[in-house]
Amino acid sequence: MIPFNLNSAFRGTGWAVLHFSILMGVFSCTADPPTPKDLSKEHLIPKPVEVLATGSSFRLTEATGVYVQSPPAQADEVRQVGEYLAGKLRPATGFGLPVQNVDNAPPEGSIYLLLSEGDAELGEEGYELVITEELVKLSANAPAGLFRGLQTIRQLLPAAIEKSEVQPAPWEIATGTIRDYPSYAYRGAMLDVARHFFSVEDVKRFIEQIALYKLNVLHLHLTDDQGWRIEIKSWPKLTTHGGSTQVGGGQGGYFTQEDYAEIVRHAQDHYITIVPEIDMPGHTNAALASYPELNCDGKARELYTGIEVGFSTLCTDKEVTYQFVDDVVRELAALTPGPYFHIGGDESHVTEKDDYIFFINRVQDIVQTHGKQMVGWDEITLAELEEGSVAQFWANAEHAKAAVEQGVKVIMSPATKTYLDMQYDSTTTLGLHWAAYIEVDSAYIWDPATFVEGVSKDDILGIESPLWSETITNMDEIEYMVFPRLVGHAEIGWTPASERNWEEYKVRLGRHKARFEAMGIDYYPSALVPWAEAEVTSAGESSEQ
Ligand code: TNX
Repeated sequence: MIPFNLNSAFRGTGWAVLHFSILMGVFSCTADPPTPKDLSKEHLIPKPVEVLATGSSFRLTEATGVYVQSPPAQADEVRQVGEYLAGKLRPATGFGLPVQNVDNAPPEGSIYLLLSEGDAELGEEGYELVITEELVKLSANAPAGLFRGLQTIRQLLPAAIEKSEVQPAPWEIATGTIRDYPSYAYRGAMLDVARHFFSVEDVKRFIEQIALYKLNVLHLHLTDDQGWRIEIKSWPKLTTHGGSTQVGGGQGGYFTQEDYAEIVRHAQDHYITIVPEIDMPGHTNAALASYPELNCDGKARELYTGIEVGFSTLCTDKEVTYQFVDDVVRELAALTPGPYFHIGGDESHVTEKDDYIFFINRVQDIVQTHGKQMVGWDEITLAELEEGSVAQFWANAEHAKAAVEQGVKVIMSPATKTYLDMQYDSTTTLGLHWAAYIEVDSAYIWDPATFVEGVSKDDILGIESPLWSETITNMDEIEYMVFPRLVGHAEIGWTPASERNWEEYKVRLGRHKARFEAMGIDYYPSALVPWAEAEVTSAGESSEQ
């Protein structure tokens, strides 16, 4: 739609100019967006480490190209990152945005992606973005840094950039310099595909959504009492029987190994590491229903479609159990390029404590034999953890402290702050509230480095937000519980604690409404957030895309 231009209709008299401004205030939707000029006032999430504004703007036009430069060994990968950026910008701009390699500085008006090692402060994922009237120059030590940086470029453009059809220009970015890198190396979300099954397409969409906020891990909770969701070729009934239902008795489903490989590839394209979880020795009813020999009494269990926890256990003193675990870990580890393998280990209420410890110790060896570092929920600190293993704190502070005493790193997932299945308040219809009601402010106002006494920043690998799916059945429901709380968690993982402040953050978050809507994301419109009805740019005026 071409915006009706009130300016030309009234041009010429002081009276008209005065009334024009009033009209523009009221009917702001008829105007072009004002030119963004103050980079320091842009509503970026996560908030960058350093921003220096220079008070002008860059304009993206039909003539803009994406130029990439890197050492030859990384040329293909950097070009792919350039293609990713161009692919994000083409639909709404309608511009061709060809991606080309260059050896020297590209022509004026370009976007320039440059890989050049040696900026130690930026690390693997950091980036520097220098925007002048002539050029948008993004540089990083590694392709992952370029990928994180291009998310910043997306957010600096008007929200309409996220729409899938051509929108009216102009496409402008405020000038200045951003230097940015994460506080924590591990910034994750977890999706429970066991209680309810979600399709490959849903998981891929989720990956795209979390990438925009610079997360770098997707933990997939692949098995639980209600369903086994990953094909294991040596134990086929796990999925054909154990994957055949879900909470409430629906048809369930599972990922073939090819499906899983497709998810892994999509995650890699977004510089996201997949952490697969096989929850054991508890949370295993689906396996116990599929293979009678995994039960101590040798009798298969019935499939389960309720939402109780803590009633199932593998038989920890049968040798076949360890053959089973070895096969599962071997097949899944071979499909998983990331360094971690999550073995669950939570809520094994019907496993004797000694048996539990024996089991975790043995499984840790199996995981290491297959080349991975073991991750488990905080209960695993009861066992003897080895270097490289990781404990995921969710509820028990003593367990988190025990991890530190054992010298292993902690992932912070406090249920009272990060559990995305917790209801926002007592009126929320989806979700549970056993840990807390978690409003958007509460999800944001906490610091991983001070949350558990005795667990400090150096002990923490990062943060992760789990979405358990007992009550979540489709993508819209996933989005409603995840957005906007996960956006705040993304900032906690990336932005230094000294730079975080709810009063300031909530204003920035409010400006992301237009982005959520442009992307078709279903979000919870919390009354605590000043949602901006129209996008407000750094020019300080209001306009609608
Ligand atoms: C606790 S957290 C669980 C899950 C449930 C969740 C529901 C954890 C390690 N175990 O099995 O799905 O609560 O909120």
